Amino acid sequence: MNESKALHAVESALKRKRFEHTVRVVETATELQKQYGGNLNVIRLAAILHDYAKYRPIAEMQNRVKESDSLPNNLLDYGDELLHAFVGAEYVKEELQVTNKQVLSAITYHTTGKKNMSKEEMIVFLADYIEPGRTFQGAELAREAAKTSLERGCMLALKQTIAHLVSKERSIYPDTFKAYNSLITTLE
Ligand code: DGI
Ligand code: FE
Ligand code: FE
Ligand code: FE
Repeated sequence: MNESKALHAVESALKRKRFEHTVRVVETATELQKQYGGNLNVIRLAAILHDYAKYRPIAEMQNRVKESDSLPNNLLDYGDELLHAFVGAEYVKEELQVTNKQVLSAITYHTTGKKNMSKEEMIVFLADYIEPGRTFQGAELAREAAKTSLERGCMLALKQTIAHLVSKERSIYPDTFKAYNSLITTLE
């Protein structure tokens, strides 16, 4: 799977606004890679494909989780928003023949994060949160922090996502806490 094929695949799978978000995530991730390193091809392909499943039917993705031995079953106990990331990585593997483990993992964890994220995972996760189309206050804070620390940028994204979910009385997936905790430990 090369970048231009992947871009065409997501362009057909996504609405225009979501595709434009994707292009900005790729640009932001590329900038972050220049500063912080990591495998550029992995980062760009994962950024292109990260929201591939954003418009797939929720019921279809829930059924995949129920029938799957590899997807965590507890995904069904949290917000539907998590499905496009975890199930999306499986669609990308099956439908677009992407086999690179780092790419698939960065897609899987782009919404929640995870404990001990790789540089590639952190860059895709953070780029999704701080791309220039994100205009809420928290995005600006994380964007500023990202200028000097990838870890601190990710930690702020997680902190603010957790605070936002709490304020809406929504559940928080364990990996989101694990990601936050592991970053706090490295930043101490
Ligand atoms: O797909 P995007 O909109 O580009 O961004 P995303 O994949 O980061 O999804 C953001 C949504 O996911 C937002 O509505 C909050 C939700 N979310 C993020 N972390 C968690 C979560 N929802 C639950 N239930 N638990 C989480 O830990
Ligand atoms: Fe997403
Ligand atoms: Fe995100
Ligand atoms: Fe996104």
